[in-house]
Amino acid sequence: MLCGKLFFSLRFDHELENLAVNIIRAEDLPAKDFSGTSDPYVKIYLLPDRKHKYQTKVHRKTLTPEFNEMFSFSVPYKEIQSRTLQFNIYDFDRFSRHDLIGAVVIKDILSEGSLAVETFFVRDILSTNQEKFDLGELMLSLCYLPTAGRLTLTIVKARNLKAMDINGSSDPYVKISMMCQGKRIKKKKTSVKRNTLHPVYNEALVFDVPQENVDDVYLIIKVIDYDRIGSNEVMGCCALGPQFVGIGRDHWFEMLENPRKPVAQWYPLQEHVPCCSYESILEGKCRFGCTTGRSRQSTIDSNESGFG
Ligand SMILES: [Ca+2]
Ligand SMILES: [Ca+2]
Repeated sequence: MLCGKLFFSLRFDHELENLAVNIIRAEDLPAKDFSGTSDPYVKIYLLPDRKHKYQTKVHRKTLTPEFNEMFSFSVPYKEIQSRTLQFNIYDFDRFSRHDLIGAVVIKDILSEGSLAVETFFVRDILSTNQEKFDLGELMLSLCYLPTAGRLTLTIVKARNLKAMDINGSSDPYVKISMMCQGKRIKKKKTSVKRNTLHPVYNEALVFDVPQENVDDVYLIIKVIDYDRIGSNEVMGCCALGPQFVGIGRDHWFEMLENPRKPVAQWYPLQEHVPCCSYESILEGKCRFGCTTGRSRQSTIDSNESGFG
């Protein structure tokens, strides 16, 4: 399905081995918000490397954003033929996950010539619903012991993860944050599995959650690519707890209905941390002892810097 047009230019500097991408503007974008407009921004990838991506500014309440932003990718000439330039156009939302409006994919970057001079392109933006599964899936198992007040989360395995490194693979580990009303009260992580898109962990992580607090907490799970040099990058997220909708909520209640029994579930990974309804919970002192606040986790995915 067509979702507008994207105007951009490309220029390849053979001497500097540098691809300059100028995002100019978009037209005829669909309205994603109740106000009848959208808040578009564009992410740019030179696949299969998903790490060195760029993002334009968000343009509020417009279906004809003027971006005029320039980005550059360092890439040798002999490699550029095998790379794919991808533009993902999103609608920014402050209080929920960002909608992917559509994408423009350029597989044969040099099809319009050597790009030695700035070359202008207009391409149709195509809607894509592949995002749902294309970040891979993570299998999690939950088990709750009510009398001991102990919640065991087992990170079982993942499959079909995205390659983050230039060698076409990733080094995934899983970071788990136990949250209470928007504040992190505990974090744990698994080991790093090197050079794989199908890691197997089978690592059990134990959290103390007294029975009277089991409705207050939730878990944010991030699969992250470890890099020895540079920053670790989030590959995909999921969340579980009574505050969410969908799988993360169903799985949580299944755990509570089956005390002392492990319950496993596959989660499709999402690009952004799902929105939860904790803000609808009455403000006040969390019974779990964490302070409350209106601070909200950013829904724009952030680089995880450092490993430790
Ligand atoms: Ca919006
Ligand atoms: Ca890596």
